[in-house]
Amino acid sequence: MDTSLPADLDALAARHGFFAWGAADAGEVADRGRYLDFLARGYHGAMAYLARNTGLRIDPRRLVPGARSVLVFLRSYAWAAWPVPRGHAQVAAYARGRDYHVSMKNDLRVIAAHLGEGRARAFVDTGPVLERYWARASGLAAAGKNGLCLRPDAGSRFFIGVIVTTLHCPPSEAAPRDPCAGCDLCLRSCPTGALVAPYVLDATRCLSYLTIEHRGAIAPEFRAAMGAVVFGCDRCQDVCPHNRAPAVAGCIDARPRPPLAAPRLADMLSWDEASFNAIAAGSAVARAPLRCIHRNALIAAANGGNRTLIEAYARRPQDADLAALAAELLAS
Ligand code: B12
Ligand code: SF4
Ligand code: SF4
Repeated sequence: MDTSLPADLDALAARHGFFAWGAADAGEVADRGRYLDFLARGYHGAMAYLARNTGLRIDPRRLVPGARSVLVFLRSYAWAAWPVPRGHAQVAAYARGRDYHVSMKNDLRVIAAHLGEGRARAFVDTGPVLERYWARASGLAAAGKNGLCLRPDAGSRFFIGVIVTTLHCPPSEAAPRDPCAGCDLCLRSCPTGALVAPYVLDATRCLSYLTIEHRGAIAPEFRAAMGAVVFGCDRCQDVCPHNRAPAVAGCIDARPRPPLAAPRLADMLSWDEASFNAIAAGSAVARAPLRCIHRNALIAAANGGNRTLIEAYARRPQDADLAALAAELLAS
């Protein structure tokens, strides 16, 4: 049986919107201690799925029996900054285009199909795979102190997709050298102190977690730090010198799409389930429930001094927690 990779993988990857790909031998995650320590400290908060399937996460051979290689594919979302006028909401750059979970997964499945029936499985974000580890192990990127994978040519605004295969591919060369030498801008710029040490994120303090994954109230200590943020956070990437002028352009799939690229807070607060589902269809923004979008938009309205919006929202019948938040924001 031929167990080599098809020769046209470079062309196939480029044709499907990936600017780079690489390979690592399938095996135990060498720095699994960082992941286990993250869990032991409770930095994952309510993301219970991160603590499930730890065995699969630290060895992809348990995920795909007979796996020999992990192939890693990178897709850039480095589009120009999108203006956020007063009264509008800040949506993180990764979520301004089409939902990468869907579009990348589809493209990776096409590539996996080229590797042969039953020989490869594709993962993007949601599988039990430590994707950043594999991006580094495959020589494609280095770790930045903000926790993100970085490359000198592309900065950090790229997604990572993985194919675990029973075929063998010679491992790629070593990752780029330390891209952070002498710099700590991201650590100093994080508005909530979530980067508790270089490379270490306490997700429970991170605005990305608080605005997207966290379902309860957002503690008052984090509210001012949100500014106009309603979905995700880019601060520790915006300040990174490697993101100033990346040579790699954003993939067409990630092109910002109005109105979700920077929606009006007034519109967001008027969305009901049906309008939200229609507007967020095909976007990563759909990951957050509408009540979290409203919670975040109320805080952003308060940060922008827009009491009228909060008052109008408070007059409408709704969820008791959101009514309490609106009252609290109006009283402060
Ligand atoms: C859970 C999760 C989150 C959580 C927790 C993030 C975290 N740092 O763990 C929250 C909701 C906060 C989040 C936020 C974001 N996320 Co996220 N997230 C994930 C997810 C699903 C799992 C991450 C995980 O397992 N964390 C546990 C920690 C311990 O693992 P890790 O950070 O991957 O680190 C491993 C290695 O890299 C290594 N390591 C880490 N640092 C260092 C340093 C050195 C020196 C060494 C040797 C090793 C090392 O140790 C770990 C174990 O091997 C991944 C997808 C996936 N399946 O991997 C996406 C992923 C990491 N997220 C991504 C993105 C884009 C984001 C945001 C930018 C979105 C946004 N704008 O709001 C922010 C960035 C916040 C930040 N500063 O990290 C991308 C990152 C792409 C990249 N270029 O790095 C991923 C890979 C999704 C994807 N498929 O593209 N995310
Ligand atoms: S995404 Fe925002 S809150 Fe999270 S670590 Fe980066 S700057 Fe801090
Ligand atoms: S801001 Fe500086 S320290 Fe942080 S990831 Fe970028 S280069 Fe590294």
